[in-house]
Formats: sequence, structure tokens, C-alpha cells
Amino acid sequence: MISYPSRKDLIQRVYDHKQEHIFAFWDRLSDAGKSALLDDAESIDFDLLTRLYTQAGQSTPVTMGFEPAPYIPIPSGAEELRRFDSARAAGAGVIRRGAVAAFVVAGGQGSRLGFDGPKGLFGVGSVSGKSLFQIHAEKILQSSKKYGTSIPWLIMTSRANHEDTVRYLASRRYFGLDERDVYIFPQSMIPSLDAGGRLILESPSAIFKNPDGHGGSLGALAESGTLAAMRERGIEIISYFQVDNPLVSIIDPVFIGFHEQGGADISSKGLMKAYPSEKIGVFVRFDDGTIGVVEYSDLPEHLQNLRDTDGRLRFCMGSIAIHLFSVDFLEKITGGSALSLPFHIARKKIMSHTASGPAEIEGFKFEKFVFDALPLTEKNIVLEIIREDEFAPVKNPSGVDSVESARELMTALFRRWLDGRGIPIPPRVKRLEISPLLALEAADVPPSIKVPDTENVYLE
Ligand code: UD2
Repeated sequence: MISYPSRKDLIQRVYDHKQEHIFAFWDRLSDAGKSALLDDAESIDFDLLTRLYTQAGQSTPVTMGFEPAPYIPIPSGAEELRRFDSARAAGAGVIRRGAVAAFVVAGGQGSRLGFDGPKGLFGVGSVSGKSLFQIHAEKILQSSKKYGTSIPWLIMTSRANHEDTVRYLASRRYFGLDERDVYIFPQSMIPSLDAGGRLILESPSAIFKNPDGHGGSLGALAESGTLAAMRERGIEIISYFQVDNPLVSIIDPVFIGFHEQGGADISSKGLMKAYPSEKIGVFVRFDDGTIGVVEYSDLPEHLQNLRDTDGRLRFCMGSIAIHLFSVDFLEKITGGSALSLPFHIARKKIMSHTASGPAEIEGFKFEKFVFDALPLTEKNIVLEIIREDEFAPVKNPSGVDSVESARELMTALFRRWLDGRGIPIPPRVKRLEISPLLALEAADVPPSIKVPDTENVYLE
């Protein structure tokens, strides 16, 4: 057994859990390295990892029966339109009284996109080249102006991208937002395991860990003190979204109005799945009456393909990870005993540090999903939205859900805005971008605006 007198108990714990291989390079470590490795080990919940590894061998992600969840459909008749108008008015009132905060989860590793850096720095503006973070920041800034308030922006990062994110936003002066309105905090990390249930070394003095999933955001909100700060500021609703969707309507009065009028703990936006295997979770009602989301990878193929008699997919309402959380509800579930959302287990390739250098190995990563908070609610609402208006995820370098598809969707949306306002678009225009600082929705576009006769048009 290795020796480090002041950390005897911890070392014993590591050996008791048969994880002593983490000390493989012990003799070569400096004192600082030894201490760093022991600190890393100290933060590990070995019993939790043992439980998760046992679970990994069982693979029963969804244990309860479920049916499709109810939802508020896109309005069609006059009465539904009136309901939406009333929700919009109620939501605008909530925003105006300064009760809404925006919250982006940006702790993910963006590995699918192949972009080396925080995904929020990725340039997605089809003409301006603006980054995802800039587009989000400008929407929040413009919403603050529109509703005469100051909307705080919460950003969850992770260990791998926290410093870069903080530096980037500071260097760009928070894109016009007041620094005091920007709250950046990292999420927790959890070790991955190899196929034999052993911890993995990232370097001789560090254990490989991954961010604990976007479900970690609720605990991180509370632990970082940000939830308390929101309460202090009079925030009642936190508007949650993912960093990779440049079309997201961050401060949406209609959505906020439905949430407020329905007294919901969580409200979620949903849309019709485009095809059965689309990589989005679906809203369901479990047999115990609670609402939840079943992730695409957990929905058996026959249920993905199942159709109703009218030909529509039975599980058609997809989750695009846009939610409103009431602060009361978040305080309830994160206060007192720790919030225990379940971990989902994914088999992944992981870089491991071995005696002969770095090597890719098969392992298990553990992540919490934010939508697992849905079954904890007493009241929730799912609101259907129009896909083309609000969803353009940037996940892949090309093809489906790529930067190119997102740029095309943005151009198409801005065209519809101008068409709807009767503003002519010269035929030469190929790419069109409207700055959030000019308009957040079609109704904001100044009717007097002229579209120049060039291929790439940026209206600001
Ligand atoms: C997510 C949803 C999927 C659908 C889709 C829409 C899950 C499990 N899947 O799929 O149902 O709604 O999005 O685009 O929710 N993140 C963190 N910390 C983490 C992990 C992720 O902050 O530890 C953030 C990440 O930065 C990103 C978001 O969560 O903003 C989604 O992560 P993803 O791209 O891995 O999710 P994806 O595409 O599998």
C-alpha cells in the first residue's frame, strides 16, 4: 500500500474499493502531484460508483409503462388564438416586473461538432459570423430593453470550459449586458469507469471525470448560490435552454404566460418529431400519472415507429430541452436533502493514460438529465411550437443538425419575418440575417426597413 501519512483513511478507502491502480504512477509524482491525485480521489463517492457499475450491467433505463403526454397544440381556431393572446399578455407582465431569468447550459463537451473549445464560441451567424453566445446575449439584452427590465443571464459551464468561457465573455464585454447580470458557474464532475468498473486515469495525477450531465444544472444552481441570488433579485421563473440552438426564443411571453396562468412547476416546449428515429426525447405520461421524457436512445424501436390510426407517430411530441422552472419548485427540490436525479449510463470511448502512453478504451460515462425533474412536479405544461421557428440545433459538422442546416433555417425564418411584414426581398439575396438587436420576432421588424440587393444581407 502507498503511504501518505495525513491521508491514511482515504488511501485505505481506495484499496477497499479495489481502485488502487490509480496509484500506478505514484513513485514518479511530485509532492504536488500526489496531493492533487489524493484530492481527486477524496471527492469520489465510491459507493455511488459501485451502484452505477452494477446498474450498467442491467440496462433497464425505463422501468414503468407510459403513454403519450398531453400538450397544448399550436393554435388553430379563434378561441385558441384568444387563449394565446391572453397568455402573451400575462407573460409580458411577468417579464416586465423583472421576474424572469435566462439560463443556458453550456457545460457539454461538443465532441460531435469537432470544435475545440466551448460550443458557445462557435460562429453560427450566417452572415455576421456571430457566436452562439453572442446571439443568446443579444436576445437577452434586447428582451431587457423591450420589456424595460434587466434580465439576468445564468451560464452553466464545466471544468473543461469554465475558464475559456469566462475569459471570452469578459473580453467581449458580455455583449452589452451588465456584468452584474451575468452569473457563470461550473457544474459538478463524476468519474467514468472502464468496462471492468475501474477508475480511469487521465494523467498520472488525475482521474478522468466527465460533467455530470445537464441534470446537474439544478444542483449546481443551488450549490453555486445562484438560485439564492435569483430569489434575492425577485426572480420567479428561470428560462432554461441549450447552448446549441441559435433559434431559441429565450424570453417568450406566450410560453411564460401559459406557465404563469397554469401555476406550473416546470413548463416545456415540444414539437412534432420529424421522423421516427430523430434524436430527441419524447414527452410521456408514466403509469403513475407523472409526466416525463423518454430519451431517444431509451425508446424501443417499435415504439419509435408506432403510429395512430390517423398515421401520426404515437410518440410524436419531441422535447427540445427548453423549459421554464419556477424558483419555488427549484428551491423545494434542491433544498434540504440533496437532489437525487437518476444517472443515465452511456458506453463511450475514453482516453486513458497508461504506462505506454494515451490509449482509447471502452468505458461508462454517467450523466443526469434535466427532464428527470419533470416527474417531481405537481403541475406542468407542454406547449407545442413550430419547429422551423425555434429549433436549429448545431450538433454535427455537416448534414443533419449541422451548422449549415442551422444557417439555412435562420435565413428561412428571417425571410418569413420580412414576407409577413410585406417587406420586399430582392431576388439576389441568398443569405439573410437579422440581428436580435433589431428584432426578436417578426412584429419587431421596422416596416420602413429596406433590404439591400446583395447576396448576403445583415440587418441590424
Ligand atoms: C439533447 C436532448 C434531446 C433533445 C436534443 C435537442 C438529452 C439527454 N437529450 O440531446 O432529447 O432535446 O438535446 O437538441 O437531454 N450539457 C451540459 N452539461 C453536460 C451535458 C450537456 O451543460 O454535462 C449541455 C450541452 O452543453 C448542451 C446541452 O446540454 O447545451 C445538450 O447536450 P447534448 O448536445 O449532449 O444533447 P443531445 O444532443 O444528446
